[in-house]
Amino acid sequence: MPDVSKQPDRSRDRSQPLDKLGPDETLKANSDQLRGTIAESLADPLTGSVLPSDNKLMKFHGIYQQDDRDIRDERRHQKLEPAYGFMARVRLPGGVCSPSQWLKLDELGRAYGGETLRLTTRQTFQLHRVPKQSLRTVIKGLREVLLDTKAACGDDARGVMATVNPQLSRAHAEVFALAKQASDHAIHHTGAYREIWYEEERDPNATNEEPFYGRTYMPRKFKIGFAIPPSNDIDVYSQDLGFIAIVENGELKGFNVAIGGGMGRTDSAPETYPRLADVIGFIDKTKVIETVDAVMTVQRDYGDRVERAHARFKYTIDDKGLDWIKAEIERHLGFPLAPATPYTFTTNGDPTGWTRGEDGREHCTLFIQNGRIINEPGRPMMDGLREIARIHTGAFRITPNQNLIIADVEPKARPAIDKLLKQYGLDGFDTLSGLRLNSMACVALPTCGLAMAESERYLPTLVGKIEDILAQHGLREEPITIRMTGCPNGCARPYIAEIALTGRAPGKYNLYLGGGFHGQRLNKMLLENVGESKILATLERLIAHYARERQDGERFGDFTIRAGYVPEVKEGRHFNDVLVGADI
Ligand code: SRM
Ligand code: SF4
Repeated sequence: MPDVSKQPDRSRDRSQPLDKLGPDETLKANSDQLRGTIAESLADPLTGSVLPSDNKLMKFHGIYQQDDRDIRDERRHQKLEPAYGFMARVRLPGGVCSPSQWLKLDELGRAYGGETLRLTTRQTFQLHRVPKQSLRTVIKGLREVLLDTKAACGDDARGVMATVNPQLSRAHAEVFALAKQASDHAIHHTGAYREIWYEEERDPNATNEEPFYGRTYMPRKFKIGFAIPPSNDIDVYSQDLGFIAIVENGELKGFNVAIGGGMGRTDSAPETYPRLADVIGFIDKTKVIETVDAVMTVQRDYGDRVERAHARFKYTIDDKGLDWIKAEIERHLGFPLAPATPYTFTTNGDPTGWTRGEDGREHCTLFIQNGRIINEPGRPMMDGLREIARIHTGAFRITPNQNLIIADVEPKARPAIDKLLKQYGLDGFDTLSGLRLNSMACVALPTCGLAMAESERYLPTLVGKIEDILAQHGLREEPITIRMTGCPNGCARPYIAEIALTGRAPGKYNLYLGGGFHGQRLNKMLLENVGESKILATLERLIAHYARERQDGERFGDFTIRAGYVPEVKEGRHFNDVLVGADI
């Protein structure tokens, strides 16, 4: 067995003495490159759980231990251990998968994932409730169709996002290829995954398994995304490292580079905050991988490894200063970044329905409420998508808004797909309100261990009530972004939405308003810890005012600022301070 203590620890900020590192750093450093005792934990037949240390390490393998919170109390009363199950998140750069991959996921979801699949806000699939003893079967099943869950969670470069823009076929193909390359490049390389999940022998000759990550990986998760204007569907300003494609006459020239985005905050810790990324310059399209390396190196070496709550790249940038960080990135690159090239975003939503690409192929974007794929009475959508996957010869693309594109359809194949969409109730999205089509909720209860309130299971009902208000004021078709999360971590990127609700306690939310329609501005907290009646009463008043006094084409988020409900943020696109007690 290789002596891991001899492997380089390239990831330690020289200013942070080893004995002061946080416990997660020690765990990573002593994990034998993410092996820990995961294999032993999986083999333990006495419990459905794994050791807490293995649970942490399994995140780097894209797998989370959870329990069914709906029955947690009942199980406790019965003196039973919690109903453990595991969430497995697939690594799917740019959200693109083939029909055969879809069919395998469908099969695994039905057999081991509670007969459902979940599309995520970072364009991939999650299976929930997988029993410990079925985890290997699931991971080996994914392998049959060339998928895995590597680095889908953990302190590493997460799933890489890319705009799904179906019209710009050529640029999309090129940007997608770069996103995939960046994902393959930034992924961890330890043999632990193969040994634990595929039960392969350890390579006795393997040394220096992680030349980039060393023994302690990144200080915290690191997120990369590629946007193709005018669509900002990936919310590029929320990424640790965002690439904004500059396309001229259909040809990809290069990318503006944006750094330091992030959503997470903690209600009780004002030193935590969401932050929008800063655009620091332009690179040629041949320099993407070097840029990924340079930016990740700076965060790897200078990110906080003592205080985890302060370890995201956004805090490193604010601590060290943007100019210093930019200079350090350029030093690693060996060349200065060119000045940023102008670009325009117009939306961060998805246009639903059929569109035709430059190459003549057709693409149909389906609205999937909160990404949940499940058979419901009278609407067997999981069955319908399986039938489509059986005849489809193109690709599927998961959008960053948890929707789904049936992509690359030959025009002659379209009628058969249309027929299935109708038959399984997957059509009809053109009758939905502008608010619902632009709504997004995180998973939250019952699987997320951090949820303080409902999200996915509640937002559709709340949207229905807000739709009634909008309809009364003739605004049912108005596209307005609304996002909900069950806690302040921000998994549905709420702090960019025009209306956002983040969970505080069962039935209680913070209400945020004033985000930018295309993801360019953070919102502000208007009300703290309020229930549905207060939320609806507040929105009723604002929507009525908006209907009366909106200017031509004025977005709801912009109006809440012009009308004085939300103060305009002049400098620092970064913070959304508490604004409790606003007079509405
Ligand atoms: Fe997230 C943690 C679900 C996108 C910020 N997120 C979690 C966990 C794993 C809970 C946990 O740590 O125990 C959630 C699992 C719930 C479940 O039952 O599935 C969870 N996050 C999700 C997903 C599934 C939400 C969804 O409904 O789609 C998204 C999966 C994305 C993916 O495919 O990789 C998801 N999470 C995000 C995003 C949005 C994004 O990346 O574009 C964010 C905000 C951006 C950011 O990272 O700043 C996000 N998740 C967090 C955070 C706060 C991080 C922070 O810096 O403070 C946590 C908590 C943590 O890491 O400690 C978290
Ligand atoms: Fe869970 Fe909070 Fe993320 Fe929602 S925002 S999935 S409640 S961690």
